[in-house]
Amino acid sequence: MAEYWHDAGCAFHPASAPDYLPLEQLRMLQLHRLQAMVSRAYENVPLFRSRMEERGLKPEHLQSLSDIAKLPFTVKTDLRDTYPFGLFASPMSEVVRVHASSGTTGKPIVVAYTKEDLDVWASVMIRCFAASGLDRGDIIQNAYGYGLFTGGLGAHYGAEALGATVIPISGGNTDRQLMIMKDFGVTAICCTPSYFVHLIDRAPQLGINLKELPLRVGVFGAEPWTEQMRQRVQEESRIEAYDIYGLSEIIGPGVGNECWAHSGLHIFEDHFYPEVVDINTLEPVPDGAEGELVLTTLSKKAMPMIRYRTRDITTLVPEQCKCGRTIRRISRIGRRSDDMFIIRGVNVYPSQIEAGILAVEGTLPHYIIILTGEMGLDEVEVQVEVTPEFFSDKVGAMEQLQKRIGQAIERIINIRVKVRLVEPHTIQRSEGKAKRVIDQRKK
Ligand code: DLL
Repeated sequence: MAEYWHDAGCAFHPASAPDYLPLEQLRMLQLHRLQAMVSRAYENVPLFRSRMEERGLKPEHLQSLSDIAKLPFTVKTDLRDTYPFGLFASPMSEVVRVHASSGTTGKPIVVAYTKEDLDVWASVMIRCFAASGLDRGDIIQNAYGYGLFTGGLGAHYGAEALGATVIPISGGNTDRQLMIMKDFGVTAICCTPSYFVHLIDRAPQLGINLKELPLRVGVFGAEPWTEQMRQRVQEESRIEAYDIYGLSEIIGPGVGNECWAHSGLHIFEDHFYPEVVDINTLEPVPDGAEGELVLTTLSKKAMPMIRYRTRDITTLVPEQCKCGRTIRRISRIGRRSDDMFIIRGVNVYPSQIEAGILAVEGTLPHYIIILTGEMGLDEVEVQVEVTPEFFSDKVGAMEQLQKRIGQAIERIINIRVKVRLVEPHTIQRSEGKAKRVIDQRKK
């Protein structure tokens, strides 16, 4: 058998075989791995042991996959409270890598990997790239940040293991990114969607037309982005944009990825067991209903995670995907439960504002949301960049555009916001995750 074959235009790599396991076999594998992982966590991590003991639970009580609901949740503060190494289940002699989240305040959270964990990580990243239609022969520009952030090294080793050529350029230095993209004949780029928008903007200033380059795929993640953003990015660059999901606490990038069907992200559930729970009751919701994604690692050695509350809001997609993969999908993560801000009593998410802005012709995907006033009397100002053609001296035309954006946002969130049009390139660009909200309200 040839080592590689192509199915519906999508690269298949032998590492992708678990994507297609018969369901019965997949469930058996998950249960087997869950039991082994929970025993390990119970034996080696005092926090997990004491949480289970409080509930009178022993690893042998896990007899079926549905018993997972008996296990206690883990939350981000558990990682902070046990900083730096308190949740490690392997001795340091077996830990070969640590990563850490930058964190906006205080101590970062630290995560660990054994050699085996790194192999699993590379294998799920191969599956992400293969699902994104990439293969050996592709030249992948990896513009996720290298360092403590999981994005750079996670994507790097996956791309190498796939057999592709990696350009380990990391984030930033936009002009050099574009020069290399052109000169090296790059076929795929990995970065945050907001950074790719920045590259799209800058390219013409350097005389580069992205549509004329061999670049054909973007693997974008690490921050929420909307379907409207995908359409814009694809139109402007003529690439196919794939959504990749992951988080440090679970492994980094590579927890899930879209396939060519672009209808949700397949979760590599032979390694990461997904549940979706109601954000208030924390009870599992039926498939198709929205809630918080909870993930359990099934094979992680150095730092197993039991029922980790991700804060990411999604649904488990009930139907099987037309790509033939049997592993389940989650819907695109448009928001986090802690992203939300409340304006005059209404819950609003930045992605709703983004969807409104990009529904209007003439806008650019650069925006910032500024909250002012006092709680209860909140004011929202949405600053949006508009294309040079639309940014005209004609006051009437600008007012019209402003009004259309305001209405598009109001249709989505049901409240009126102030819209201010700003010239192209005035809103600060990010090289990694974009910061969309500035909260200047008096607390
Ligand atoms: O952002 C890992 C990663 C790197 C994923 C590169 C994809 C690509 P953290 O810094 O720990 O890890 O942030 C994880 O980012 O809980 C989500 O809220 C958000 N996030 C990640 N991917 C997506 C996505 C990396 N595709 C947090 N869509 C997660 C929406 C995403 N949000």
